[in-house]
Amino acid sequence: MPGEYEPHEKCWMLWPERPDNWRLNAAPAQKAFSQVAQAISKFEPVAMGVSKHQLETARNALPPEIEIVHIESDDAWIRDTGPTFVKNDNNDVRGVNWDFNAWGGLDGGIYFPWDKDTGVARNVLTHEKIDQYKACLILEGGSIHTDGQGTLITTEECLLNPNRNPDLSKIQIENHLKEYLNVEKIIWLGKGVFMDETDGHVDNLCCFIKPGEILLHWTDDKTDPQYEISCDAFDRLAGSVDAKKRKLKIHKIHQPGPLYMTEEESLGVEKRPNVAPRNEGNRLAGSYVNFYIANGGIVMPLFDDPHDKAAMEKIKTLFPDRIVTGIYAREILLGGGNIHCITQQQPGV
Ligand code: KQY
Repeated sequence: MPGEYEPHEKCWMLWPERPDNWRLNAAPAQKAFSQVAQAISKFEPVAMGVSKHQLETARNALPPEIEIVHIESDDAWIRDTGPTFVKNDNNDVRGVNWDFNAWGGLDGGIYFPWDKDTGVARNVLTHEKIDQYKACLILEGGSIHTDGQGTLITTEECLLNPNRNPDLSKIQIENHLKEYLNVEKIIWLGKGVFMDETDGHVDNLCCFIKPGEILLHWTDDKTDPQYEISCDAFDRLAGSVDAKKRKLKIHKIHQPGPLYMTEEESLGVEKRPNVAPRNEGNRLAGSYVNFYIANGGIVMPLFDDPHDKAAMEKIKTLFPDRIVTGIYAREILLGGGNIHCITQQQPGV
């Protein structure tokens, strides 16, 4: 699995629509997704998977350079439901199609049913005429990051959660990751961002900015439960070497907020059975780490928060050769994730 900072052929997204997750019939989320797609399309082609009955709405909302592909899904998190692309030394690209259970199935998952989501990876790969490996492992793409040089980072909170693969041991899970992604070294972190409904996806907590260097979600507030989580992640990363036996350099980026869902935002979401409620006062798992690395660019979330300016400066310093674009992304955060979670890179040459 290449690092995200390696060249891409294109970026995949899915169009949001479910009114029991996205407020006001998903109109504000659709605007934010459209802004993300347009920002990424300045750097690489973007394909948007859209359900049949949203085709016209999406076409009207998106500029012509965004390719629209008919794909049915239960929600719009293609990082998790799309394929994980892998590439061999001859530059042949294939896709890993993981099993998916909506972040925990009937034991704490976010919605039921999720049958359309389970077809997303296959449909993307069929559209691209790319062969797939069907993996017998429940895994979401947001729960792993690789450096493209044999190292993978993940969290115990997610991958060892009994609501994912209760019959597999830690070693068996490691072996699946090694086999499908061709990694040699797995660095296990403890928990993800406080109150992250994905059971602690690593893509909200930290990421590789290049081989050997990590950017970590941080807070200086010792009274915030996030402090202990980030300190634990820091200690584990600092105590690890990667697959190439390098010590990792760790950069910190201060979290926004803490951010909470307002009454108005909550009231805009339809309440339905079998779907996790979006309640007023819920702490939102906002993180600047949840950005997308495009060819020559970074598209990062902003929250109209006092930490936005410093976060953007930090990302610009860490990626001096890329153009950094900030998108006001609270509407994406209200749905439970952010820009990295709604994108999936397809590697190129
Ligand atoms: O972290 C991600 N990769 C996805 C977030 C999904 C949230 C579902 N509501």
